[in-house]
Amino acid sequence: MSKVLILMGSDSDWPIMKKAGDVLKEFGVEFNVRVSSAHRTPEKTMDLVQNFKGDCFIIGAGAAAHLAGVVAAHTVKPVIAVPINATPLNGVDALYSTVQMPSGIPVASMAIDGSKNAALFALQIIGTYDADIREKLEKYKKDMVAAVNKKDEALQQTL
Ligand code: RP5
Repeated sequence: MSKVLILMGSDSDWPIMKKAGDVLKEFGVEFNVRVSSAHRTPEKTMDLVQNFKGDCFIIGAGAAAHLAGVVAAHTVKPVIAVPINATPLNGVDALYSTVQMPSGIPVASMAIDGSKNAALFALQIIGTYDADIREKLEKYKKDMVAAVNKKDEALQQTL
């Protein structure tokens, strides 16, 4: 069963949102990817949200990005948002639209184009009940420490 629904306002968001899918694949977590817009296809969006049986949503949207907020309005499952850099405002428009949610309807906003972190956050949610995912996340962090140390050592050799 799909544990995560990656939902995007447009297929133009996919080059960024694909990175979230890649991380979920790496961890062996099933997910679906759909395109539906808060503004262009509001009924379809509501339908997708209400029929999703998994754990959490990852929402990518640019411009006046209301998709994550609209999804959050129709569910009590965690909503993780990725504001997309899609306009001449370089994603600040989407960030502000996403991050300033009114009290009562929380959305966990990542950085602009921060789709990889969105996937890791979703995995942390799944890891609260799935020991296998939790162990994989612990290994992921250890590998990151090793990679940073390796880069530091390599830099020292050049000085
Ligand atoms: C938003 O408008 C989408 O999430 C996308 O980031 C942006 C532009 O969409 P397109 O005009 O490329 O379809 O709703």
